[in-house]
Amino acid sequence: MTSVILERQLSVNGAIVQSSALFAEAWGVHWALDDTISWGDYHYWHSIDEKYPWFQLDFTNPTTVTSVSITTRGNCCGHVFINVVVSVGDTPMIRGQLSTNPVCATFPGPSAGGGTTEVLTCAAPMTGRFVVIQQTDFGVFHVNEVKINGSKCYRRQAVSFLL
Ligand SMILES: [Ca+2]
Repeated sequence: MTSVILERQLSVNGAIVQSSALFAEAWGVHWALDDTISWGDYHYWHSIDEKYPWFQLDFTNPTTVTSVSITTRGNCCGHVFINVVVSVGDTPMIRGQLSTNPVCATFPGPSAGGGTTEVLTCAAPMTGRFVVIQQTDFGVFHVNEVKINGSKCYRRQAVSFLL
């Protein structure tokens, strides 16, 4: 017998707030949640050069999160995808500050970039209203696409193999 966590992608039903966008029309955070991977020089989230860039997803109600899949910018810059922290909790973000919510997972990086999807998995499922994706440096932060995964259910099942 083994424990299996079945995941499902969660829909964000509240506000999406960004610390900044270099140019909102081309690089606003809504492009990180449009279900499309960009391979060009636009239509991904691109913060300004700032302290601790982040964006926050508001689920409006306590929501259980198991992992976050973050796809990097398609056409460059895996080297700036560093020191990424995903946190889950009930305290909303303040610009220029680090999240005070409990940490789900960290990714020291750098990423290979080029549209790589990095999956940050919580050590255990976490429940909170806000999910924050933040870089704990001064710099720019690019996110092509993000998917928040939650637990659908837990079950124990026998694993068998057909030979
Ligand atoms: Ca996108």
